[in-house]
Amino acid sequence: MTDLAAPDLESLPSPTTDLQEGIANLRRYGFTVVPDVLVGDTLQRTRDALYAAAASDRSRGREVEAFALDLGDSSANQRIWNVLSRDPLFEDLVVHPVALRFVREVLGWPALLGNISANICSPGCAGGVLHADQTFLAEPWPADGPQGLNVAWAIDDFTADNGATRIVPASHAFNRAVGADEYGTPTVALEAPAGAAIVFESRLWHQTGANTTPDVTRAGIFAWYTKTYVRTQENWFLSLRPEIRQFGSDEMLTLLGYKSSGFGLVHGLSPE
Ligand SMILES: O=C(O)CCC(=O)C(=O)O
Repeated sequence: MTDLAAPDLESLPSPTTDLQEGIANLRRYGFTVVPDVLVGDTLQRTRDALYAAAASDRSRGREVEAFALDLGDSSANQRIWNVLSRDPLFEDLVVHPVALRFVREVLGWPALLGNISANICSPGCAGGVLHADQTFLAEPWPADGPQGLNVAWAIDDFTADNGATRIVPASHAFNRAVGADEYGTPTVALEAPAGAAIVFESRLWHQTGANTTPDVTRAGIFAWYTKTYVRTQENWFLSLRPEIRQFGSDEMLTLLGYKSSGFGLVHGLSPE
């Protein structure tokens, strides 16, 4: 991926269902929004499944694990880790053709699913720390493009008031992590209707927004894909529900590292 001339930040790209335009947006601005990918019953069932998983974690006292990463999550944020194993509906998100179109274009194929977690930002959530997602990579970062790609599924409407992810547009072009004195860099809210796929690459500076509403919750599911040389953040070999490995499609098994080329071989060959 080549960096282009500085974009006009007065005119950020509108949501588009034209995936070719979306890919151009990603290159220029570091993000794109695809509206209406999940609709109707599918959106409702996905939402119900996510909120059920969140309630289950809370009832079992497991939500404390939300603080495992230093992303500034507060008690009004709930992270739900490894949603993939929680309901087959989330398997559909991982291999959704819209998501994989961007993955193939930006990262190439094969690629890995680094993790898929949800972040529910409830009223009072203070927002997160500004960061880029490839901070595990030592600087200087490679010049030839991002190491990963986030496909964030808006399960509720993302608005400026309820904690929509905030970004520094085109900051992917800096090709470096946020400096210690740059956490206050001005950001814009990535507003998107429920059902949208918000796609942003791993160098883009972003953070969870603050939820200042009295009663509107914002849930998003963040599917994080990486190039194959990066270790997955979730340890799929330990945490995956076994049926997914048994019955997963070739695409799914490739994303989870059960089918492979180059890395993760068994006796020099991809495991079958
Ligand atoms: O919750 C959000 O809006 C952003 C989450 C985030 O920054 C991340 O998962 O890296």
